[in-house]
Order: sequence, then structure tokens, then C-alpha cells
Amino acid sequence: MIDLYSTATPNGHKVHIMLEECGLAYRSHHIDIGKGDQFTPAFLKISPNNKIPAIIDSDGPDGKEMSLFESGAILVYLASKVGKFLGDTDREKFTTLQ
Ligand SMILES: N[C@@H](CCC(=O)N[C@@H](CS)C(=O)NCC(=O)O)C(=O)O
Repeated sequence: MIDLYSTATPNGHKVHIMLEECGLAYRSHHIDIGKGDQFTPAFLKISPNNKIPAIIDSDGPDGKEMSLFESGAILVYLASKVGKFLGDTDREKFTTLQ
């Protein structure tokens, strides 16, 4: 299960859209950045730069929990997890990443 910590901004939407496209099960947790939720000690443990989006994947690499922040890193992580969207060759992968 993936826990998503996010809000309705373009950076937040990216990860919601990607989770839907990947068909992965997830729970969504609203971080109200207008109220300062991003500065709570619990959220800073997940996202030390006090920014959404962030995820915790209970079934990460090697079956261990994986916590990630930065939307680009999360998109690449999710694409790798489902083996989709990054292409089959290095050329396709780097074209996608740019
Ligand atoms: N480079 C980051 C940017 C994330 C970002 O700027 N998040 C904003 C909302 S879109 C945020 O959480 N701001 C709260 C703050 O800076 O206190 C990413 O792509 O994830």
C-alpha cells in the first residue's frame, strides 16, 4: 500500500494522476500547506524539505518500506515499480526523463 501526502497543487496532482495511471492502491492524506501542516514533525520525517508531495510505500524495494519526496523522483519510482512509462531502451528512458 502506498500512502500519499499531498494537496491540490500541480506538483500534488502529478502524483495522484500517476498513481491512477499505474493502477496502484493508495491512501491519500491531505496536507494543508495553507495551515502549515507541512511543518509538523510527523510530516518533516517524511519530507524534510517541508514540501508536498511525498509518499511512503510499505512494499518498497526488497519488500521494505520506502519513503520519498520530490515529485519527479516519485514519478520515476512509481514508473519503475510497475515497469511502465520509462521506455525499453536508455534512449527512450532519457527522452522521457527530460
Ligand atoms: N520540487 C518539488 C516542489 C514541491 C513544492 O513546491 N511543493 C509546494 C506545493 S506545490 C509546497 O509543498 N509548499 C509548501 C512550503 O514550501 O512550505 C517537487 O517537485 O516535489
